[in-house]
Formats: sequence, structure tokens, C-alpha cells
Amino acid sequence: MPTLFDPVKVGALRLANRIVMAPLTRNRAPGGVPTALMADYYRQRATAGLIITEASQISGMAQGYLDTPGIYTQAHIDAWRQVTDGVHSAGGQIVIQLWHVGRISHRSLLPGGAEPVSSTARAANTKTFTRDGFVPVSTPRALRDEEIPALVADYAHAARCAAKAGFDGVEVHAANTYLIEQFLRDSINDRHGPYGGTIENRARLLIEVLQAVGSELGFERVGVRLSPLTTFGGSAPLDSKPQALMEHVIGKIAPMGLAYVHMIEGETGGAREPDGAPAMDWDVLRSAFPGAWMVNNGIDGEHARAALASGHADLVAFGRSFISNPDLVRRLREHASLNTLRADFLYGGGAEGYTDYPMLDESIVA
Ligand code: 8OZ
Repeated sequence: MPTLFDPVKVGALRLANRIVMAPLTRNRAPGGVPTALMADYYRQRATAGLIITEASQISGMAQGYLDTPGIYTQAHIDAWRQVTDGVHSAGGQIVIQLWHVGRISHRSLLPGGAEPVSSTARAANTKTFTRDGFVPVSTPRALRDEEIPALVADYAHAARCAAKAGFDGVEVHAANTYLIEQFLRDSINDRHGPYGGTIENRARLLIEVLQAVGSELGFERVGVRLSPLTTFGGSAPLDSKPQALMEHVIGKIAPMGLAYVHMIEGETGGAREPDGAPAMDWDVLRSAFPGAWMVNNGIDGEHARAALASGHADLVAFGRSFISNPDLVRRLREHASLNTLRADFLYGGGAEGYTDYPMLDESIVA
């Protein structure tokens, strides 16, 4: 059985190990443009087998929080290039997470003060972070069916921008109750017509996005992130049949030749087995997918080793521990202690709590 430190082929990518840096929102891209500081941060973490960038909006309408990065203009491409060059020159590989927030946004963040768009015209019961601090999200308008082709084209355009910026691939963010999951879940999607109602219809947007992005980049450079049990404290109720929904999605994507599925097990950033959540049969899903299977959520070194040894997963993504330990791969290999996360510095700010976490051997800090 493989260990965390064995190389692995993931679609078109050859990874040096099975330890992945999870996508992590950090809000340090003023006006959506990545900075040299962001390049330092990612380069410090380039010993990961794979880095997945923080979620990055595919268009102006796709943004939902202050100072998250974009991947749709020449300025974004040029700025991300310093990130990909830095990671590659340090021997790492990096894919960008393509993100549309849908209704998790505020008009002050959107072009011309537009209303957010979603599968529904019902607002989410949550807040977002704007120039004026935390505010309730704005009420969305429901996308018309005729608008979907342009939305899918925005994903394809962002994928082209990602290739120009030097990324090794992309991850389509279909998790955490953003736009694609606003279509997937029957608790949110109240549409009629080709994108609402049946599981097949609710999954249609995701499948069209994956087809479009895969056609741009090659399907073996595309992964997808899913989160069937995430509620964010009840603000995003679960689908009524998460196992059936996921079985349908995996069944549709299995023949596409995607590089990987990235499954958030449990409540994102919370319990792996949330109280009252329906039981999921993860292994049924995994065995229906021919590509690499990545798992994430509150996984420590011991659990990660067990997940690989038992065949539960091919890859393990670490989030918070990669924020506070740029050399997490070495620390796992040496069973070394981990730095403590300084949570006050997660969202926004500068180098503090971002690029100043010490390496095990201080002398290798650049
Ligand atoms: C934390 C803060 C803002 C956004 C996600 C992109 O949950 C996010 C996110 C996380 O997927």
C-alpha cells in the first residue's frame, strides 16, 4: 500500500507525494490581483505534492468577498504567473480553484452594484465580508436558462486564463454552497426547466462546466471539489438525498477522464461526522470514479497515513496545518511537531500570520 510520501500520477500530473495543500481563502489580493507576497506564500509551500490555490473568481459577477483573487483578465494572468513560476522553480505543482460564489455575495462587491445571481431568488441566511466589514449577503436574482451558456463560457475563459498563467490544471469549486452547489441541492434550487427539479437537471450546470473546462485544458488537468454534508451552521441546508446526488454526479463524471475528485468529508472546517447528518457511503462513490480520490477535512498525519494504507484515498489535502507549517511535508515525514495556527490573521492583512510561520530548520527560510 502507498504511503503519503510515494509519488503518484494524477491525470496528466506526476506528483512527488500524496500530500496536497487544500484551497484556502486568505483575502490578500487587493482589487483581485495577486501580489509578490502571495507568490512567496505559495513558493514556501511548494514541497506539497500539489498546491490548490485559494478560490479565485472566474468573472466580476463571481466574487463574493473582499480582495479574493480573480482569473479572468490579463492583469490576473500576469500576476498569477509570478506565483506559478515560483512554485515550479521550487519543484512544486499548482492548480487554481475556479470559483463562482452565486448568491454568497454583496452588491458592493459586484460590477455596477448588480444583484448576485443564483439558481434561486431566495437569499442565503449568512454574511459576507466587504469593505464595510461583515454584512448580510444581498438577495440574488435567479439566472434565466438562456444565461447559462454565457456563464459556462466564463468558466472556459477562466480555464484559458489559468493555462496562460502557467497553472498545471484547475479545480472546479462545486462545494461549500457556492453557485454550482446552489444548483446541485434541492434545498436551494427551486427552478423548473432543464436546470431544476430532478437530480439530473440540478447536476447539469456542473457537468456543462466540467465539459467546457476539460475541453479547454484536457480533462486530465481538471479536478472537482464536492461537499455533500456541509451546512455552515444551518445556513445552507443539505440536499434531501446527498448519497443519491453524489452517486449521480460521480456516475456522470466517471467517463470524462478527470484527474481527481476532492471530497470534503463532513462539515467544511468542522465535524467529520456531523450530528444528525445522513450517513454517506464514501467508498461506493470512490469505487465508481476511475481517477484519483482526494479527501480533506480535519485530517492529521495518523489519519492520513491510515486513509492511504486502507485504500480509502489516493491523496490527502491539508488546510489549516499547511497555513501554519510551510514545510508540512517534512514535518509529517519526520513526525515533527506543528506550529500553532494564528487564526486572527486568516483573512486579509499582510505577511504576519501568512509568510512568517517558521520552517523546522530556520536556516532554510528564504
Ligand atoms: C473561507 C472564507 C471565505 C471563502 C470556501 C472559498 O469555503 C471559501 C471560503 C472560505 O470554499
